[in-house]
Amino acid sequence: MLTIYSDAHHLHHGCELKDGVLMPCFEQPGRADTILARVRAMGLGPVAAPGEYDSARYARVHSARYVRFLEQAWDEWAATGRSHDALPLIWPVRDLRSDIEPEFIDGKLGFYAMDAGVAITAGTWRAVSASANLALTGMDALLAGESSAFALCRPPGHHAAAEYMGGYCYLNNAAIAVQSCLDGGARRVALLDVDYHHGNGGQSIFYQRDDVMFLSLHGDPKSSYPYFSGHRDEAGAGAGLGFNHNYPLPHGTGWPAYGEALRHACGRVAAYAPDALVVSLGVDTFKEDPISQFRLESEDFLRLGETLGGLGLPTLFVMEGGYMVDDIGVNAVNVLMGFEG
Ligand code: Q9C
Ligand code: ZN
Repeated sequence: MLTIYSDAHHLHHGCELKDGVLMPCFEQPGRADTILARVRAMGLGPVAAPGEYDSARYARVHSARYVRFLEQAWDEWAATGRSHDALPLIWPVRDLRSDIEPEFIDGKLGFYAMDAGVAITAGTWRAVSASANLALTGMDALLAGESSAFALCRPPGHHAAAEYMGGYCYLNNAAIAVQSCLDGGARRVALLDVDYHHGNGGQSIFYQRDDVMFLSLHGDPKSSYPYFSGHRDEAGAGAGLGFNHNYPLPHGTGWPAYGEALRHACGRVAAYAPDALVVSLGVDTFKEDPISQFRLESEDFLRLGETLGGLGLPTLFVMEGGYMVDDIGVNAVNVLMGFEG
């Protein structure tokens, strides 16, 4: 399988609040380095660099003003004389005004964010745009006839919606690839999210559409981040009604229940008969993940890949979460090797 990778992710390594203390993010450069090393060690296939794309490609699923905000946020922050990470700290919840974009960077950060887990640093935009370009390059390979590809994205993207960042995510790499597939001539695309956390960004972006089926298996939002999205009754709206499927699962879920939900989701994908499948590949479902609550073993990721491979669809894997850095390479590459059979 072809892997698309760029070193540009090293430019992004931010801080987050953990238990009230500012710490380096769990989402750190060693994650992608470890996966790349495993891709090479297992001889998964060639590793290619991403192409260059105009930011208008991101604006097919994000608003133009949000993309501009991401591009300029660090400069606006630094212009105020601050040099440590920019973090959002205020949000326009419920009856507060969200119809007027603030002019000052501190207000903009909250306006365009769902949480504080999205540090903006000097290199963040370069890493974020390179990450989206990996997904676009992987999709271009599929459009050119490859049967599968792996976009080794970092930062991840599945919590980012049309106009907000959150949960370590800035641009929604998978959604950008899905839209690129449709723009390239596909009629229908399925987006299946197997990260531990609900893929609220992809759900939000495609909620009213029937040309994308969105499916997500994740920790039940009653007790897992992102808490405010991912319930079973979120089925889509308008033309999209019936094309959004959530599988919230309890803490402690292991392969038996996970595999059953996955096979059910794959049945829905098969019935939809899409031209391509995009997989938001998080391996934070691993039993030793430091911030998640499922119990998958490393060998279970082979079965996960095998189940996806059974669909026989052109498939783009887009890397999302997974925070047990020691095992992330084995777990992610197990999915890809299981897929290839
Ligand atoms: N301080 C992904 O797996 N944890 N994101 C709280 C706020 C958020 C996980 C962060 C976990 C987000 C892509
Ligand atoms: Zn996750």
